Amino acid sequence: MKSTVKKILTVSTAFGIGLAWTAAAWSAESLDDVMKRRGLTQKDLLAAAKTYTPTGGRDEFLVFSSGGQSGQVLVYGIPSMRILKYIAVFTPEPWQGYGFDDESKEVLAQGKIDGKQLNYGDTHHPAISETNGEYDGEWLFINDKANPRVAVIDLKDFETKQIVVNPIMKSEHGGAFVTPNTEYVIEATQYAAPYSKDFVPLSKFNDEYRGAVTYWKFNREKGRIEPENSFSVELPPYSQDLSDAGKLDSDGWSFTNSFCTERYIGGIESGRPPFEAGCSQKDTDFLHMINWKRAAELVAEGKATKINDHDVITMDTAIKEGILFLIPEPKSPHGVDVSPDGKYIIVAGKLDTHASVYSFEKMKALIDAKDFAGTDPYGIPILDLKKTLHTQVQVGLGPLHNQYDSKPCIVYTSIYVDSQVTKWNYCEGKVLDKISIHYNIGHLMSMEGDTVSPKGHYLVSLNKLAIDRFNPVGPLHPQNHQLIDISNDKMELIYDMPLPLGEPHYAVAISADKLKPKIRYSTGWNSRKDERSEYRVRPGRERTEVADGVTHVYGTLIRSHITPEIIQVEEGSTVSLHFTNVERAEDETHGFAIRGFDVNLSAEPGKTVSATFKVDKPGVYPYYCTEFCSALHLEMQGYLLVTPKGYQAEEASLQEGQSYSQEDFDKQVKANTDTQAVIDSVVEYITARNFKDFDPVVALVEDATDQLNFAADAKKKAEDYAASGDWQNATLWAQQWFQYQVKAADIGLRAKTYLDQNDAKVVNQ
Ligand code: RUQ
Ligand code: CUA
Repeated sequence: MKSTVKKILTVSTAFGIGLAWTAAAWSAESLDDVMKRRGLTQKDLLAAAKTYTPTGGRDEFLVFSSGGQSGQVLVYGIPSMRILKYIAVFTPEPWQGYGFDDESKEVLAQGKIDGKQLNYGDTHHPAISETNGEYDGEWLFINDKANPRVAVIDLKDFETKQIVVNPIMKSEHGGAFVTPNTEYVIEATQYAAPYSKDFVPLSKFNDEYRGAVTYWKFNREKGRIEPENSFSVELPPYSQDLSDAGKLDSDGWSFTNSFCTERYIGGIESGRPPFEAGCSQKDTDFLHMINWKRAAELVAEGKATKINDHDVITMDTAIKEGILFLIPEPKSPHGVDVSPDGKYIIVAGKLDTHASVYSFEKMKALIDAKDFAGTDPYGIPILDLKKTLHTQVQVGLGPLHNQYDSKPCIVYTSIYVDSQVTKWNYCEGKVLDKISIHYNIGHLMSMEGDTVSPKGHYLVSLNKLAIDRFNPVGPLHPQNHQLIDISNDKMELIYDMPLPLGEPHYAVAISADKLKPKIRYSTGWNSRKDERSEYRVRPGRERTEVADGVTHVYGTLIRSHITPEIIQVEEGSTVSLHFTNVERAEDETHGFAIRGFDVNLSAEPGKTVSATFKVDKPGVYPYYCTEFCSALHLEMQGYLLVTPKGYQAEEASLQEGQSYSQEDFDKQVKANTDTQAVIDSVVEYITARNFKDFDPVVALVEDATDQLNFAADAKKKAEDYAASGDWQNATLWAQQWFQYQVKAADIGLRAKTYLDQNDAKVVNQ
């Protein structure tokens, strides 16, 4: 059996030869040939060179994109545009076991509305936590437009930890946006509705329907939103839209725009002109400007009103205390984006060709001088449009959103109707460049473009339609994210990426080196609560206990077995399975699936996951590991046996399919001894080198040592059985001893390859 380990070695050598041969075949075709064959231009080659990432290469930036109706967040790299992960947020996702294990079900259950479990979300705007207005790479927030909710994702493991339900809104859009030190996560309404859960007729729209901005308090130490320390500011029933937090000069303020300040109510079915007609009559809508720092003080001073057990600063209080103002903004505005220095606020009107640049300094001066142009029907002071404007620039038809460059005064605006991105200078008010995209751009995103120090380089256009960009896959087309190089004067389109999950709205990109995700959990971890799981168990201590009528199975997962392998319970029992993945090696995730109970778990190294379910019917339910984790992954299996009530076991022992003799045992031992010699040579190779300088190798060596310890245990059992002449059990345990050796050899070879590829040095002989 030395041959098996040798086989692993030979296979890798053969693979090496294979590669060499293929390379030779490729080299027969020159770059020119390939260009001709695929119809590529020099410009295409340049674009390819800017995005192509050879194997093992890493990206400069990581993008967190909303996954739209999928209720998830997509993670991809720039410039490669390779998708790295879908983070399950509002929607069950089997691969991550999200919504299938007890721990994550608890997170999803936090998002229930009126006791109802929701199985999707409409995610729009992700926000990365900030420190002094810079992304710090610690937390990610995302909103659900359809069911006003905000989720908290930990960027240490890219898992959703919390969902909070807005206590007063029935619809939202302008979230999630964070204040410069992540004191608050902002969420603003979209469609006005009564704060109460009661029926209120539309005839009372002006008086009882309301908008609001909620400031969710984020506790950084706990890594959780604190609903009890969060508050809202009551707003008129205008359709509030996007928000942004002020920064530097404008820190302490937040801005939320709106449309349909006409407060028009449609009703085509009764012959009324539709919403779209009535909501676009006026030439201007309102930008709301709120002093959130002062608002938080007012709440602390007890000036808020409790509505649905939540602190709300009423409009009357907000007006009296001077924390809420309105500024007219051109027709049906959409994006509102504060410049990196916090001095300007750019608003784009969907039905206008202009982008309006407001000066915070001017706004502030008018407020300080109490110089108002009037009040709205609710008595909120309105600042004069002309007096607050820095400039207005004609950027194209249907401007939506703005993103800032690393170069001062440069901004990019998405132009929906024209299908373009316009690059312009907002200080001087002039257009610099335009590029066509495909098609109908919504948001756009530059690298760290909404922080105090945008990074430039790249811009992504998040398009609403793909139409003819990709191979047809039916009437529902993929989404199209286009990568644009913005490092030069002229914008260059360099990549099209189809996204087949949901309509991504906003996305945020962070320098990859700011993220420090972990590789494994400390063993026995409840990742959703970020604490040791009460259900963790150490190898060798696996057990079954009945408590309060529930059969708790405390099990472990490791290559390549599930402990226990046989679980027997009586029909009608409730079982609660708890599995701890006791692996320490990188990327050794085990899954767990069983027939018929909608149970599907993912246990990453160190994690403890649980599944509680009732077994109604007697029967045989095979279970297995769903991740191809090792050569004997298919053998990572077991049975849940559900016996009929009152079942009496027959007096019969298990029938073995194969019986073994001393000869079999000796043969197996000989194989194991040969295998050990190969392992020893790999160990010698590794320990002769500076392997301790390589963290991944240290982890692999630790893991291999574990496997060899298990091998030693199995060896002892085999020898004990052999001593008592039980050749059957002796041979089976000798086989298990060999299995541990194979795992040790596998890991050893991974370590050896790593050392070779990273030019490890010989340190002792
Ligand atoms: S949206 S295309 Cu942010 Cu929901 Cu603008
Ligand atoms: Cu564990 Cu397959």
